Amino acid sequence: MSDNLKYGSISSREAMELEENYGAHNYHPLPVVLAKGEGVFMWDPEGNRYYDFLSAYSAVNQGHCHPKIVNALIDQAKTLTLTSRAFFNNKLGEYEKYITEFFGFDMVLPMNSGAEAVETAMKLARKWAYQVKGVEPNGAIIIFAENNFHGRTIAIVSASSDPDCYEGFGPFAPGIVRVAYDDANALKEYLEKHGKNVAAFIVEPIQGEAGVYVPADGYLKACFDLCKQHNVLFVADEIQTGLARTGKLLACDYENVRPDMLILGKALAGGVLPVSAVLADKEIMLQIKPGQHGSTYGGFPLACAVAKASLEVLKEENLAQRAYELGEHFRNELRKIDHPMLKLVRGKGLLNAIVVEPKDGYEAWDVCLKLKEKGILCKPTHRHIIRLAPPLVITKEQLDECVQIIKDVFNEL
Ligand code: IF1
Repeated sequence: MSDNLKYGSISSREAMELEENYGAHNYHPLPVVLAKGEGVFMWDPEGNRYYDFLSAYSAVNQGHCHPKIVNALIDQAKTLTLTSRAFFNNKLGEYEKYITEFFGFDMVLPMNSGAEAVETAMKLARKWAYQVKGVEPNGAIIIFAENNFHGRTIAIVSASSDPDCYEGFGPFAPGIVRVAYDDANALKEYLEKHGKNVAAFIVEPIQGEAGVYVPADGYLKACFDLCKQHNVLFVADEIQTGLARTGKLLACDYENVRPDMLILGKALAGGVLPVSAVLADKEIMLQIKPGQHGSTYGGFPLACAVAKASLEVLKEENLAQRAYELGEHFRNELRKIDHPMLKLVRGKGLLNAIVVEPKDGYEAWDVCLKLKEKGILCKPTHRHIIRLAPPLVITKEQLDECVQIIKDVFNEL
């Protein structure tokens, strides 16, 4: 044991060795160990402070250990945590009323992880296709976009075009097809041929894993309209883009699209618990009957208390507007950096990415290592994209300090 530790009882080196030896190797983390978080900051065991520019992939939009959310967790944890859905509990209905009114849908189906919520939406879409649209048994098709990321289950990776996600995990679920992203015409062509068997089109309003790929203005609306024409459900996976991250409560709000099903996760619990949800109106939601879907923890009292507090924080702290304004400022500043490796800055609100041109053996990963040395944590996606997504509670002064650090890193490359 090291004696110059500020947080916790094991050093960074020890923590990394333990994970290496005892944990599955399904990740390749940046070499930093985190022991404490507060607002926009995280600290390693030795006490070094970092700006968090990943926000746990947008799960901590409200900032680390937000006092209101943590207090909701503690209060509820002392009172009642889990009942299962075999009984009613006095937190679920209150939360369900709150979240449905918050987003303007009739009903919610609560789950835990994002992947579970996507699976839930797929199951609801299939039930709706058979029971309402009249698709023949086992004939329902769900359309996804190329380069999507919706999670890790077998059904979801059956929709993936990324070999890392699907290779070696077959056989895959049938009834799934893909069309090009950011190309409403591709969707149109497919629907014109096969629309009568299609249950749903499931899409990310901005593709996160693909490298914060922002589609052209009007794409979501065009897809929504095509879905309406063909009696197909338009389903938005806003697990990453939702909850104020992109400068609106939902990224779909930019195009005034109200999806038939809305999938939420991540920041729905402010980084405190895995809480996810599918929202829809009765005509869809009531197609699933008692016993046909669920989860032990889905809608558990602790989740309900935490999720309600997390949504309240978004409103009380005006986080969507903050993200909008800070995002405009951030991209403007980043675009002033004149460096041959910096090819492109893109994003919406505080979901942003720098596309780099690998040079002299330097890739996005090396830029992230240098940023880490200077106190900013972020993670590359692919070899050439750096995602920049701080908690939405970051101040303009803090953001400007980070812009300067990013400038310095590029200048020193
Ligand atoms: C990991 C990516 C981000 C998501 C959307 C569903 C899910 C996710 C739009 C599933 C999850 C993750 C999970 C995280 C890495 C991360 C990620 F790079 F892999 F693609 F954010 F961009 N829909 N995204 O982004 O939610 O089941 O994980 O709760 O470590 O795999 P989940």
